Amino acid sequence: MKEQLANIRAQALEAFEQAKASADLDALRVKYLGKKGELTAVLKQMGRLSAEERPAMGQLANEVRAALESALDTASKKLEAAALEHRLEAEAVDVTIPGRAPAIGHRHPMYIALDEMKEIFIGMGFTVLDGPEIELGELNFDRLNAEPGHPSRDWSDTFYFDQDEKVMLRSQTSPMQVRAMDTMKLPIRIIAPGRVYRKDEVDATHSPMFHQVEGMVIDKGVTMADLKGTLNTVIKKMYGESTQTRFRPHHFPFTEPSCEVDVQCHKCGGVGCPTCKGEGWIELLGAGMIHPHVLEMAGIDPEVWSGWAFGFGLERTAMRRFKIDDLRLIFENDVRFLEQF
Ligand code: 2NM
Repeated sequence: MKEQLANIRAQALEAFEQAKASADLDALRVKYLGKKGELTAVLKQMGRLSAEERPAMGQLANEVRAALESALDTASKKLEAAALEHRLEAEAVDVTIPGRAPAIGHRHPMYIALDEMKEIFIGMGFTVLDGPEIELGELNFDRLNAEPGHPSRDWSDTFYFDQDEKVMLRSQTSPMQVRAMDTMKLPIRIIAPGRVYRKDEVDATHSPMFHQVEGMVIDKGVTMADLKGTLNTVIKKMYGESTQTRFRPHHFPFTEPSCEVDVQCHKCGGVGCPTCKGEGWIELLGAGMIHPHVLEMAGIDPEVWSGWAFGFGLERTAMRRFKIDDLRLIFENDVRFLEQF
């Protein structure tokens, strides 16, 4: 019996040592210490021993039980620690793995062109203004010398909010220039980029929403020569020093005299081609000396102050800058197109 107990002890300790999972340990606990376990089986034979033998054997059996329980406990703690170690290793964040690059967008070519233009004007001492797209008819038309009945005020051209034509989507950014005349200290050098709205059908050169960059200088002794010199400098900085320009007489209600400015066609170099409709020149902007009445309406004395103003179409400027031939590409936002710039 003594031998049996020694065997159980040796086998059990060995088995506990070898167990790979806590489920294995549970099974071993049942096998050796359970009600029908091996140790219990030996104890049941105690009855066969003599009264003298029994206490010593009982004590030995208790020692074996205590040893097994203690070994089980140790083995179970060892397995738990190993499992924890394993889990920590599996769940650890490896901060040295390079991150996944997020797909970020691409700067729109029109805004690349706008930023270039802003840099040029800022370098010449101009300030950039921003203003509302919902405007007063008064600022968009009356204050710019477009009297009631002027063709640009027609309902077929303008998005009005009310029957009285008091509130509208601005059709140009010039109302910003009027606000500047009303509020800023003279002299003034500003540009006003932004969205404008006109009732046009979408085609390769038209959209009911497009962008303008208007600008204005008011100072003492300002002439048409300043207008030409400044705009030529800006155009050459944008399109290259060798770019040729042409100033043609034109009419705007808010400027007198007025002109349109063309650049030589980038496709044919001035010979004439489909891009320039055989002209050799492409219209880029309108400009002129601010009408004395426009200055007067802003409380500025035209005998003391003079000024000039201009309006670029931003889409057209960007299209010429990046050789884009269809306006619709500017608004479609196809990434395959945008990524080319
Ligand atoms: C253009 C062309 C010519 C213009 C004039 C003014 C103001 F407020 F000073 F009178 N702002 N913008 C102007 C002049 C705009 O766009 C084609």
